[in-house]
Amino acid sequence: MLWAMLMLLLASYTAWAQERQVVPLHYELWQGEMNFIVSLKQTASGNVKLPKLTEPLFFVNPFADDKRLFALVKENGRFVLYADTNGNNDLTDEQPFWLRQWGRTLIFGPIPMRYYINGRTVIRHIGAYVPTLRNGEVHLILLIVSRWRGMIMWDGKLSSVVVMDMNCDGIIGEGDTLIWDEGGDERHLPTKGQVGINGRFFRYQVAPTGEELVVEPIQVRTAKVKFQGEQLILNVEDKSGRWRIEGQKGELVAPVGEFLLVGIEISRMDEQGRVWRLMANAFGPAVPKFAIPETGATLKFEPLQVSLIYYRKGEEFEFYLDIKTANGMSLRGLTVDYRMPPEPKLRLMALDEKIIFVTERQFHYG
Ligand SMILES: [Ca+2]
Ligand SMILES: [Ca+2]
Repeated sequence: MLWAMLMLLLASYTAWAQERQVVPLHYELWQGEMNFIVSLKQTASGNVKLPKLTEPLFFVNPFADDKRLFALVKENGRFVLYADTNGNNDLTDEQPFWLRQWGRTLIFGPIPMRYYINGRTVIRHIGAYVPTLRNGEVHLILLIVSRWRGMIMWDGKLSSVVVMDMNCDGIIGEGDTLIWDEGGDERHLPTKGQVGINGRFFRYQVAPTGEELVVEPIQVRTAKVKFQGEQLILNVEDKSGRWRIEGQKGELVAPVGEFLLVGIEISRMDEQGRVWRLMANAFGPAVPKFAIPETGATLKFEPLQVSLIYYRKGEEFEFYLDIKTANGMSLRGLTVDYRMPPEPKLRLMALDEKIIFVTERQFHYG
């Protein structure tokens, strides 16, 4: 009897242990197509040690352990970049960077930045480039040239996860992204949060060094959210943080509670079998409340409200279409079979007996 109980205890412990995952993430250089950017402001140099530079432009970016100075100079008509890679406010101990081919772009770098995180020094690479605006203003833009990769076990299958330091500050945290690729279907998540997929819930967090992802199953009290459509994704927030909750075929299992509804993504099939996908989100005071009581809730976001907005600029008018959901969220995207639907047209009519049609213009996505 005791033996059987012990076996049962061991079995349940094993099941739990199998579900909690500590996923090692490996750092690598990356020549990606998605170049997320951080634009730096020009600033004075302050108290730093400099080599002899002709008319340098200075830029500063906050980093994990402090801030880093960049100096841009023109030598023989070409830009050269100096970066304080070790953060000692000294550019005399640095090698200059010249533009070089990196994937499809010309960049400075990869620049090996050294950071002191959690009691040790790590090297994280960033890239940079210098666009010159029409008015002659020079900017310095930081680019992502590295990432972390690992494999997560979900539903008995391995899927790949990628972590990106979106704000190029050398540390993983607020503002960075975790991309979970489940058979080509990508989820873009914050690097810390809570997820519920078809009634299974877990909490996850990427370590500040980017080297580890911890996934832990959690028990939550749930209720059903009804919707009309094939798939629904809700991004909500409560005191415990952010949640991404996914449901299928008209039903989404959600945690019970009072939430702020930050984003929705809903797919619905029409009579011709085309899949329409609508994405909407809200910021600040515009974020609607969404309560999910034990008895369940229904997501109400229709009818959509379409407003025509115009601005007069001298003799010209600029027209915008603004589309909001019934609960006040802004439409951020609409696709039909994963493509953008045709751009709508605006027809202007004159209220005159003879001339009826005046002009027709096409809207452009932007
Ligand atoms: Ca230095
Ligand atoms: Ca970061």
